[in-house]
Amino acid sequence: MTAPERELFRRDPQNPLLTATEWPYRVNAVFNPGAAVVAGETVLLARVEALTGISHLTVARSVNGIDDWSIASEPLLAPADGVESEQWGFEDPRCVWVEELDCWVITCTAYGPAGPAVYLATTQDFRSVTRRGIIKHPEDKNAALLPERVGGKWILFHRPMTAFGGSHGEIVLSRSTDLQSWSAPEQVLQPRRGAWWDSLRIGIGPPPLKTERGWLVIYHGVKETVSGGIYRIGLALVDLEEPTRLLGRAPDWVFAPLAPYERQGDVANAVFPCGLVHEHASGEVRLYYGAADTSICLATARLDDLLDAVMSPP
Ligand code: BMA
Repeated sequence: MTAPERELFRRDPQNPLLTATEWPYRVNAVFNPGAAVVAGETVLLARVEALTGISHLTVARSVNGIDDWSIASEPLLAPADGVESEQWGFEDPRCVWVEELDCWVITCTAYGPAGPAVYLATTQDFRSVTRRGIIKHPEDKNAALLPERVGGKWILFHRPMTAFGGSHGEIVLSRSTDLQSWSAPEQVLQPRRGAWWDSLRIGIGPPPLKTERGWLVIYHGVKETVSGGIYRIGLALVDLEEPTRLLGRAPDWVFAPLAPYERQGDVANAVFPCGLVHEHASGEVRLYYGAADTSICLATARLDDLLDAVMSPP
C-alpha cells in the first residue's frame, strides 16, 4: 500500500525555480513573488533583497512559467530617494488584473521607520508602474485586492497590527469607492487558538480567486515553536456577495515546508505564497511562493481538490 499524499499541492520538480544565483545583478535573495499572465507569458514580480537587507521588486518572465526566465536588469519598484515611508524597501507584492480599470493592481508592503504599510501601484505591462502611494498606514501589510467591486465597492483584504484592532494578526477587509479612502476594517478570519498550525498569526496570500462556490482564500499561518515560527499554507472560502461571511475553512494546512530548500535558508521553515495563476483549460492552479526567504518556487494543485478541502468538516 502506498502512503496517502500528505498535501494537495505538488512541488515542481525544477524547484527552486529562481534563486539569487540566476539574478542579473548581485543580490542576497529572491522570494515571495506576485504573479500575472501578460500576453501569454507568466510574469513574476519578485521581492529581491539586496546586500543592504533592503528589498525592491523586479520582474521575471517565462513562457511556460517554469524555466527559461528572462529577468529585468532594473527594479520595477524600488525605494525613491528621500521618501521616508519606503526607505527600508518594498516587499511581498500581490498582483491582480482589474478589468474595470484596465490595468494590473499591485499591492505590496512599503517599509519605513513607522513600520510596514500597504502600498498600491498600477501597471499595464510590468515594464513601468504608476505609484499610487500608501493606502493603509502602519502597521499594516499582507494586502490583496479583489479583481472586481462587490456591492459597488473595492474590497481590500489586509492584516493590520495596531492597538485599535487586528493586534492578533488576523485577516480583515476594508471597502472603498476610489481605492484611496477606506472604510473601517471588518473581521474575516482569525488565528486559531492553542496548538493549531495557524495560531500565532495569519495573513492573506495571493488575491482571492473567484469560483462558483465563493472566493477562495489562500493564506499563510504561523505557529510559534521553541525554534522559531513555522509558516504554512491554508484555505478558506468566503461568500461572493458578502466576503466577510465565512463559508468554509480547511482544518489541515494544505502546504508546509518539507523540502530542503523550504527547511533551510535565511528564514528556516517558511513557505510564503503571493502569486496564483488559474489555468481554466486544465483546472489547475499554479501557486508561486517564497521558500525560506531565499528562493522562488512553484507548486500546483487541482482547483476542485482545493474547493473540496476547504469545505471538509473539522
Ligand atoms: C513575514 C513577511 C514575509 C516573510 C516571512 C518569513 O512576516 O515579512 O516577507 O517571508 O515573514 O520571514
